[in-house]
Amino acid sequence: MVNIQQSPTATAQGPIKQYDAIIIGAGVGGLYALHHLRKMGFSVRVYEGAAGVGGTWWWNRYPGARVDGPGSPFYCYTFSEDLVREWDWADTQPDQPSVLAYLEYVADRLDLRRDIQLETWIRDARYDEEKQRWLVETSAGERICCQFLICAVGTLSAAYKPNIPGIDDFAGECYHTGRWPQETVSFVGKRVGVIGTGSSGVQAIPEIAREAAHLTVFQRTPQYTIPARNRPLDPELVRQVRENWPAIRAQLNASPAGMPIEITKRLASEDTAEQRQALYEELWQKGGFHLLFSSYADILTDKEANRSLAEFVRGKIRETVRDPKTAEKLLPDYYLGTKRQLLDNGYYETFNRDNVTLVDLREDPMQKITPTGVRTTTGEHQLDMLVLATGYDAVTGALVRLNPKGRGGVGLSEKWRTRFNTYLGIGISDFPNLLMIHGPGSPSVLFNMPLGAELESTWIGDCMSYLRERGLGAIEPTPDAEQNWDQEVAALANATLYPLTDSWYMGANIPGKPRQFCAHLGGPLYFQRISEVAAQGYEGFVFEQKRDGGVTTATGGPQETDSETAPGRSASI
Ligand code: NA7
Repeated sequence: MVNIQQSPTATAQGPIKQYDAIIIGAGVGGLYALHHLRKMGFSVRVYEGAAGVGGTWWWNRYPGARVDGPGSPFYCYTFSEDLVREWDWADTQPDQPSVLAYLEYVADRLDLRRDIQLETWIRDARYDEEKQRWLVETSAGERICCQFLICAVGTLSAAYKPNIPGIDDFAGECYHTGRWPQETVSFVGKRVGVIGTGSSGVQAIPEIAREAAHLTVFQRTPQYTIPARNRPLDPELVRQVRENWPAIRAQLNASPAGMPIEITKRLASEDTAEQRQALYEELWQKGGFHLLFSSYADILTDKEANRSLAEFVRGKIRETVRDPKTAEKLLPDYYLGTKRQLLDNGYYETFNRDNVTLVDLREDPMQKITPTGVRTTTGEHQLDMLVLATGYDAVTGALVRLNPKGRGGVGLSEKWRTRFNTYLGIGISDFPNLLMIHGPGSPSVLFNMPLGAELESTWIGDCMSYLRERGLGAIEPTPDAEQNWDQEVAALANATLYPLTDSWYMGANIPGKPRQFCAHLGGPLYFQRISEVAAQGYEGFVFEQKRDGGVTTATGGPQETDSETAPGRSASI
């Protein structure tokens, strides 16, 4: 049975290594942060639990895993024109092996590996208030002391295995999509069951169906998915992008989701029903996120506008799936786009295959998992393999599992018991010198992730050098700043339909998790905001002088700053 917990091994011993910063995680965020901070002259070491770099792209090897964000050639680091010129993407929607190969290439090209320690989990991290430093212990029994603890632990890295009765009793092969084995998994001749129809399930299901003897899909909540229309990348587009990279980069920086997608200002009510239908059809044929972002400006804010698009997609499902009963079971009924928008390659068509069965768990609930299959109220589905596409404790999960201990030894899991507040999505009060990349309250999963990682790492690097240049020992947000930020994040979300849906954006997929929208919806405005905070001398943060006996504190606020690296500013390798 799949085990999704990391297990600590050795006991801490030996000399304590000292660094300016350690970065936890060698995924998209950690790799860039290492490059950037090292270039700024900081001593940095990265610790990564996996056996390779790549983070989520290292773990998520399930069949069909692809970028569902901006697509290529735009899902990449943007800071270096060399990298943009050197790396060839094959498809518009790169698959997991291509993204992993790209990240491995970046790690080699930037000579990052010498400062990355793989197969090493952080099993404890505690802030020492006297020393103003973090004391960290690894699963290898090492102890490290650093001024800054940079958490690049991933937003979709804490795999969620639901507490279904009997889940550990299944005797066949069992895999979680977020912890897929390194070895090739064959479905040939097997009876496979997939639990879950979010992004991972929707990507994996068509691929598994092509190989398996029989596939049973256990669906609790149907979701809307839009054809990705993945295709070979147009060489002419690549040429143009490479020739105009600074302009493209500026366009990505300025766009709401960091994607080169035209954002319309037109409201759905400005068109007739026929005009809306024609536009939806055109964008459906185009594929990808165009339908969501380029149709009408109020799709995610106005219930009627949303309904018109949702009804269009429901019509497409009815049209595609031949068996009307199966089609009905696949019809979603939430506000389209308010769960992570799925993109697929032949998902609905898969249900026309003879070897695929859909089990609607709303009318036929799952009772238990047995050694030989899945039992629902109507009977047992015999299986040789079970695939858990059951998602993640998203955005906060990996941080809570890390559970760093801040002031007074209080753990983050305790601090975030009822609400996961941060300031800027980067800092947390009572956790001095802990800085997050893609933390809750930053745009994270709702912005082009590599680009977001660059912009946040740049901010973090500037902040660290601000402290270094002024001989400051610690930085930490004030509780007030944190609370105001929480309100800002919530206000942006409340102006949309997102909070009306049970989604992992809202924490609703994890029993007992606080219901709270996880991301800042400002896009470029967020990056402007954090840049302004820095320019105002890190307004909302408090500093401590480096301790040499007594402690003096200074409040962040307008002060002269010599920070030159504005978010989005270009750099060379
Ligand atoms: P998601 O989007 O959280 O989807 C998880 C799916 O698993 C979803 O359909 C859930 O149904 C289902 N699920 C979870 N627990 C159960 C139980 N107990 N019984 C039946 N079904 C269950 O995760 P993904 O991995 O697909 O996608 C996450 C992101 O990863 C995605 O955005 C990509 O960027 C990569 P529910 O909807 O809760 O009824």
